[in-house]
Amino acid sequence: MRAWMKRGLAFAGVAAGAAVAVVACENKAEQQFTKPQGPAAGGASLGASGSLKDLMAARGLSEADVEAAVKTYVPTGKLDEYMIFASGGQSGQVLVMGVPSMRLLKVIGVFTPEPWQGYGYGGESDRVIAEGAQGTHKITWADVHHPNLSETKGDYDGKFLFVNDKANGRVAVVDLEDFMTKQIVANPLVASDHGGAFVTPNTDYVIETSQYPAPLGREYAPLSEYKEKYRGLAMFWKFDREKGRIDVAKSFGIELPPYTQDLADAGKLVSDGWVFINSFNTEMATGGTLQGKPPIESGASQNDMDYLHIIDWKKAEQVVLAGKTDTIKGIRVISLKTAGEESILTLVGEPKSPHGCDVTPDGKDIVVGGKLDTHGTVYEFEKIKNLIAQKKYESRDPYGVGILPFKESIRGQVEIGLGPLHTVFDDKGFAYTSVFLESVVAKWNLKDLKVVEKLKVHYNIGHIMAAEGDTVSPDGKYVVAMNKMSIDRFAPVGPLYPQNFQLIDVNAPSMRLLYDAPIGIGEPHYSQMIKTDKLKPIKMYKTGTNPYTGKIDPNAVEGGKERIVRNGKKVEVFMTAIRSHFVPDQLELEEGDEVTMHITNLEQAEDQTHGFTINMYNIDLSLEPGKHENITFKADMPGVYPMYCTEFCSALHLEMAGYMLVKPKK
Ligand code: RUQ
Ligand code: CUA
Repeated sequence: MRAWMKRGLAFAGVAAGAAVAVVACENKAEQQFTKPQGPAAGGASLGASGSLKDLMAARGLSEADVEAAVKTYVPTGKLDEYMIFASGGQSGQVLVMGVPSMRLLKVIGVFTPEPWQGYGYGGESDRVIAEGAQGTHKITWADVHHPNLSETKGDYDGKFLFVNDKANGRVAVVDLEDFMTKQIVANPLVASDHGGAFVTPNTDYVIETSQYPAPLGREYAPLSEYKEKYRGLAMFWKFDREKGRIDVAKSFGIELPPYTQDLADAGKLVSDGWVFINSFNTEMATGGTLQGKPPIESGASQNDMDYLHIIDWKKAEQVVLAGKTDTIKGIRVISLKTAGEESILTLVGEPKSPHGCDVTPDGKDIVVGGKLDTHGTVYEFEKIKNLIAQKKYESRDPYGVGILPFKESIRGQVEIGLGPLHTVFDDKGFAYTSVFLESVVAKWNLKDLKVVEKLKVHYNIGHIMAAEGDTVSPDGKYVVAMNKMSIDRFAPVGPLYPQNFQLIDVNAPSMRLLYDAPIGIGEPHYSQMIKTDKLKPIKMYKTGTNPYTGKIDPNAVEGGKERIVRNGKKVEVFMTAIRSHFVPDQLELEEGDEVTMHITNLEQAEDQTHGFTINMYNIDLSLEPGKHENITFKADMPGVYPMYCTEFCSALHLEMAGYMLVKPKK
């Protein structure tokens, strides 16, 4: 047998010209690749199957392809340098991916039940999902838009992640200690949100601004009263870092005019204490296509200028502390009148139906994409601040809010191209803007506001993301184009195509496309990329821990103390799980029994997770090492139900089972 085969490296069919390479997963394969040895060595030889050139020819790869492959390949046993937290779009989840490999590492259950993590199937997590109810409706999906990592002094600190649900006006908190969703806050005031979940530089507040205006509190009002009764809202959710939860009682909102507020970003460094929100539909169009009126689409595109909203949140905080607020549905709200009078809210023109609002790493400028304009507008915070201090308003809007003179508020405009949206930054003074209609990433110089390069992406790029890109110290290195379309890019899977994340190398003088990663779960909007070593998740729980309290559960079960306690119709089961059995493993119940189960996984070995299901009862848990779960259900279906472990945990995993018997009523 040839040496390379013994080493576990097998390029199947290369000699025969087939375009498939199979590399056995052994570390030696990588050594062989990077450091050829023995008789087959010499130049870029790939072993006895032929030279790298032959392999390239067989697979139809260019030199650029091979370079991209080498730049993105992460061999077994090695870790990705960065991690992406990406919105899972309509799936309601968050995707965790590695960079540069673009491998999917986890799908975190956030707004939508997630069976593998036992999220929303009978255990403690049911309460988190239930918190997300709006009105009388339980909601089990979300339109996730913008995940934001917690920050300390403007840098990602790797502790928490916040995400918004545009459809249902909600914000969730994910704890990065165990990558689990710990809280969903349903905003009772708004009918949808979009400018969230952005954080202030020390994560004092999580910002959530509304999208489509509606009466605050969602009371009924006809569209004919749009200008009087419909409103926008900037919500400032107070984050309690100690508890790892949003403190609703300490949060407040600011009433906004019924312009359609869009993206938001918090100021940093020199602009710390301020928040910027772009908007469209300052025309306040409400559609009416059946009545012969223009659709919102064209009604909202009449004006050449919409308004950038500038919010002084430190001043707002003082006004709240002084008690100058109204309370709507239990939330303190600064009225539009007060916000305008106290210059908490100021407006300045922005061309035209813009999208994207991004503060530069030094906090000095705010970049707004034109969407229906070919420019990116760069506002200068210093100028804005001075104008507000001098009350140099050009005019006031119909709600009495001061409007700053446009020309005196900007540093300049960048001629970017057709449909500029979002902008991210690197460490070398460049900005990267997604250009939707042109399907390109435009790289431009923050100093002279000149485009230096454009890279084609496929296709319809929406958001864009850079390594540590929203911090005060971006890393450069990588940019990811988050494309809405993927025509010609992946094997066909029916008319609903995957979305496409394209990894771009921005380390060299010119941008290089490295990798296409299909996203087949929803339409991701935004994401953030953090250095992997900033994350310090736990490997297991202390035995008996309830992840939702972070403490040993009062009903945690010790080995040897398992029991079943019956009290009339109430049955309490104290159960343990360890390879490869449950104690107890027989539950004899009677129809109508009210059952509470307390289950502790006694394992203290890494990755020794057990699953637990009572099938037909829609109960499904994930019991990671040390974790404790409590479930409550009514034994209302008589019959025989195997309960079993759903993770292949040991050689005797199939034997990790038991029976729940529910005896029918006489
Ligand atoms: S938004 S690209 Cu929330 Cu731009 Cu989607
Ligand atoms: Cu425990 Cu399978």
